[in-house]
Amino acid sequence: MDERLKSLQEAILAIDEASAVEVTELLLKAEVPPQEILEEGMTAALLELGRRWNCGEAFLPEVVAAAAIFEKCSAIVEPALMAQTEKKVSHRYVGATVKGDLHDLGKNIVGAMMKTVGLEVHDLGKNVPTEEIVEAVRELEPKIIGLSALLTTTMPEQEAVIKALEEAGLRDGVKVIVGGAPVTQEWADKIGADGYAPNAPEAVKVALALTEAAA
Ligand code: B12
Repeated sequence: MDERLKSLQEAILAIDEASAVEVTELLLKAEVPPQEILEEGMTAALLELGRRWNCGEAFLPEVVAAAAIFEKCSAIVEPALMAQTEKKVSHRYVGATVKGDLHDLGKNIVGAMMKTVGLEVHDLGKNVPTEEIVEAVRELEPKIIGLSALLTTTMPEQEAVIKALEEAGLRDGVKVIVGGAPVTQEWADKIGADGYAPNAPEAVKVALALTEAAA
């Protein structure tokens, strides 16, 4: 692993915003791909923090602070990501974090990467009630929607959205992909989602495959 990506991880874990911002800018200047900065630098740091939190080595205020630094760094990386846009498709994508769930960093990254392949992204935000997602599908008629859930207690909301789309007669017209740290391919299959991906670059690949198949 690139030593500079490692120092970005370390800066986020040390809640050192100034260093994190500085290293992110240096990495971009050195033409390290923005996807690598996001996944191997920033996301890896949050995963490690989650591990530490789990075993009592880190506490909620640190996680809150690290998430804020993550957002700052994302804002720096996003323009570089956008600069890579290779307009492949022009379908509409609706993204949301399901009801009861306030984790939105992953959803935001997935949305940003969907834009890089030309998808028109509509972000409904976090803690989004099922009815609101169904209404958005009715109004915006997206080809594909992405549902994020980071808590085992909110994963069932992904299934609730799929059921609600079926009941509203909208399921056939839209592909549903799911993601978030506790979500697996097995879960996606179980709830009848069309796709799953463990990270943002893979999410883009799945979305492209599904929208091409539907075109
Ligand atoms: C940061 C964080 C927070 C921040 C969130 C800030 C924010 N704006 O999002 C804050 C501090 C607010 C928070 C709160 C809580 N959290 Co929290 N949090 C985390 C942490 C450390 C990192 C999550 C993260 O942002 N990762 C970085 C992003 C980029 O990764 P990601 O979200 O996984 O997304 C990637 C993939 O999953 C995928 N993906 C994501 N979405 C989608 C969607 C689609 C369609 C696709 C295809 C792919 C995809 O692509 C993304 C990019 O690669 C995790 C640890 C972990 N292991 O995940 C705990 C974690 C998720 N939280 C946890 C808990 C318990 C909580 C709280 C209940 C704590 C509390 N007591 O208050 C609250 C819940 C609040 C709520 N109602 O939602 C637990 C969940 C345990 C469980 N079994 O459910 C975890 C696992 C930590 C732990 N203890 O182990 N949290």
